[in-house]
Amino acid sequence: MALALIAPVLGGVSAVPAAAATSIGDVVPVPVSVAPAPGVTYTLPSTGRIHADTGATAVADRLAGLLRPSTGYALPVLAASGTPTDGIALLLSGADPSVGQEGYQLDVTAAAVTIRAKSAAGLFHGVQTLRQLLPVAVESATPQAGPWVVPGGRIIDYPRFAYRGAMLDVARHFQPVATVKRYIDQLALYKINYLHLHLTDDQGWRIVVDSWPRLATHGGSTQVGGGPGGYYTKAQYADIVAYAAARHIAIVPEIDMPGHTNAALASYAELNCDGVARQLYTGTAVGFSSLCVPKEITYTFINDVIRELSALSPGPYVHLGGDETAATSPADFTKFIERVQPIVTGNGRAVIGWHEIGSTAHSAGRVVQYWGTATSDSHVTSAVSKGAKVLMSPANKTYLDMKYNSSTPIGLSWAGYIEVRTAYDWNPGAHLTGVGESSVLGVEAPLWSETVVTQNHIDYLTFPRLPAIAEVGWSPWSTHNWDAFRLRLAAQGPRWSAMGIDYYPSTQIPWP
Ligand code: TNX
Repeated sequence: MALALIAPVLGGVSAVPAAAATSIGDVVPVPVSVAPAPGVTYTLPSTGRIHADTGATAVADRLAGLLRPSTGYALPVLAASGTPTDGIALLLSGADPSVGQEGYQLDVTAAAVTIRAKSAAGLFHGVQTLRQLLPVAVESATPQAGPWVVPGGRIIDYPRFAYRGAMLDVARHFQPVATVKRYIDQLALYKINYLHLHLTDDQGWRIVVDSWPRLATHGGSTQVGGGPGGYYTKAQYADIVAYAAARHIAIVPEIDMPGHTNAALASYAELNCDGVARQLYTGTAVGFSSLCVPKEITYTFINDVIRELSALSPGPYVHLGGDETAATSPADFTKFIERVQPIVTGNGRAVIGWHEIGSTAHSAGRVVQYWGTATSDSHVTSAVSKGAKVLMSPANKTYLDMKYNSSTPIGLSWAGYIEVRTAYDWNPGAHLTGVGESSVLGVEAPLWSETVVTQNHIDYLTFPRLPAIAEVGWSPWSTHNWDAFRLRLAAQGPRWSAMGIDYYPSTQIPWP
């Protein structure tokens, strides 16, 4: 029903089947430039082929892997020669120069679908757009009736910000590898390119460190509420990293310190200033734990952890936390951060930290992640003045663990209720006084897990807000328009249902 509504707004063609996208611009995030070809559609035939340039075959195989189960078609992947005139082509040349390293050009004619980009990442993002333009039944794992129709026209598209992220807190409640992979698949559909894993906190340490084995075996043995917790072996973590990389998503591992460290302090007595191991913790308080800043063994420990973690994490960043350090004196905090930052850069990674680290010395390539609820912040402006970039996660806009309203059964509310419109209606390039567009690296939507236990909980808090934040991070501000967004978002609902996503049916959105 909502699709019929969209047609006049976006200039779509009423002749396309009801289950298909109405117009080539009917996707989330909205593309930079859209030129519909009224009356033109492409229909994937059962004999359809996928033509791929060298360097594009991995993306082509993934596209074929998506399309084969639902269409039941063979869809062979072939080496492209020249400009193919049938089927779907993925080409690494000929894109409009404006697409840059991550963008793409999509052309849909009656004869062929052609995606051109300068990189496999660009082609991958173009494939996500194509995926949203196909009928929702394409997400099915079993053969469905077609026709597999795509609306005609041209898209030229590229991201506003280099970093479009989500964060999963696997420390408060542990999540198995399969759940993290499922999250990665959901993020990829909205052109998210970083997944920040909050791997350690007071309640749990979730990654094996060979030189300090009790971190995982003892520190990972429980969680909020006292359940069994869990941790990733190195092989499992590497599997997550590879799965994400295949979807053009980099993992950002976080070891939160010097606070939020009770699980480590419980695992090794020598990390405590008094030499006495702490008890494991299963509550939800914050700000009570600290690594021992004056002790040398603290830095031996951090060296070992960051070295082993960096060896598993090919992405550009390591997140060192730095938030809510009420149990560390301000002088110790500064000393600590300024000693740990060189450990991260010494392992070839740039530092990301929560914005509290902003007042300490700069570190090459440093990024501060803003999580406050104000419209200006002295730590952030201090960091920016020294050369840092800012990752925008204002808690009252992007925190996926906040309730939608007072009747949301899970979630917190300390940063306020966040309905879809609240998550959508803010401008990362103008949100903080003194922090302009050029200082902003991007946006990230964190999902803290004090109240998040199951996969359904993750789905319910993530959808539909994550796609709203993804659009804020990808699409140019000139396209920002709530009335248009809510219609495009509405059309995603059936797709989430087809994907088995248990989303929150916000009354702000005219779901079909
Ligand atoms: C604040 S935001 C925290 C987390 C909590 C979260 C709950 C931040 C850097 N720290 O420790 O889980 O609030 O919303």
